Amino acid sequence: MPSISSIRGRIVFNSRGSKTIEIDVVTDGKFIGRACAPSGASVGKFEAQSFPENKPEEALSMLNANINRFLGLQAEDLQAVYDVLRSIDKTDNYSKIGGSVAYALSIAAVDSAANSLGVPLFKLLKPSKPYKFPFPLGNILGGGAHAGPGTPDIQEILACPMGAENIIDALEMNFKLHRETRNVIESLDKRFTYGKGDEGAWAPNVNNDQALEIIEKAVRNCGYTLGKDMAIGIDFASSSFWNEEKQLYDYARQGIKRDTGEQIEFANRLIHDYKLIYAEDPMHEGDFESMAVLNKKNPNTLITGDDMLVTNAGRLREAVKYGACSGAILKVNQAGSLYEALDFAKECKKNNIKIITSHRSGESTDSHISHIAIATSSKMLKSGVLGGERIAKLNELVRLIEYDLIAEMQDL
Ligand code: 2PG
Ligand code: MG
Repeated sequence: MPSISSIRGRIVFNSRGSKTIEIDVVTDGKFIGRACAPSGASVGKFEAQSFPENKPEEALSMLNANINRFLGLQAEDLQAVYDVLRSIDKTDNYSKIGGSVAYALSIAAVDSAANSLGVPLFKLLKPSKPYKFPFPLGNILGGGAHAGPGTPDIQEILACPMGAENIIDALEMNFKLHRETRNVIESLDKRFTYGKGDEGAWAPNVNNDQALEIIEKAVRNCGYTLGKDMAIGIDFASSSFWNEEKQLYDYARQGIKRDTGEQIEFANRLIHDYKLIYAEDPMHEGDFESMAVLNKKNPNTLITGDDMLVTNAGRLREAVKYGACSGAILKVNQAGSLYEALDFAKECKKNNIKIITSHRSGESTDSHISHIAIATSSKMLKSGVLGGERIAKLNELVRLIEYDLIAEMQDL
């Protein structure tokens, strides 16, 4: 069994040019595993804190002060790594050592174990079949915290190529829709700059309604039937425009305010009009009751919690009590370590909640999440459409075709 012989951490930069933590774990003196922590722009109130005191340097010095405690552990033993992390940091949100260290260390350890054992990571995490490809959920047009003030309040409009027969078709359908969306935007705005947000989605100067009309038109122009060949989803990221004091959703860019009832109505209307397969955080992170209203009314749409659940098994159990969600975003760095994220995945399965493994808006070129999506039987992998750090995850799926262990797509 591969045993951890050395660890080295460093500060590198993510896709936004911000500092983050990368860690190398070496097993048996020669097998290297490496992982780099991503970071969010629309961050849930209850997710792990990336760095102590918001300083990557502090996270690195906490790691360096504790490296010896991880040496000799079995690299594939997620719980052993987690137990040591927790003996150093007992806070709820990793504010002492930093969620970035928990993320990078726990993933680099299994990465090195997989290298040492000569198996792909997904197989190490889930030793037996079935293995299926998740549908790529690609951000096509966006705004919110990922783009400038002239863009929609809604953070992401996403494509899910539900009619695709295999992963290559699925990827090509998303690329085609992304390209056609640019054409549609340009036909409406001759001065469109081709500007994109943090995840490679187009970031035009349009409001929420226009954005959805653009996508609908682009789907049609591609020759796809909406809700059949190509479905769309929305990440409202509504906590980012929820005004707690006024108890209103403030769509400031469009100049519209909605109270809770109006927000439910708005989300229901979009789900219906655009046959949404997926609706993420339509209500703010604390409003389990209203999510439950939407969930009950829309059995064919994945009513999904991201900021609401923050990859936390306890919050998921709370959501289940209300019947608040049918889908759950899994972001390892919200939980901190991979052990906790996989525990969350188990809880999802127990409660028949569909998993969507996801990137963050600030990413590296790592591709571990592609393996994690397969290992957790995620229905979808939310990882953008274009940009080097997004393509890295998608091309890893393409490489995994070579393991003829995985043939089919997930059922939606
Ligand atoms: C989200 C993510 C990823 P961020 O809200 O789902 O798209 O964004 O990483 O900024 O939280
Ligand atoms: Mg989200």
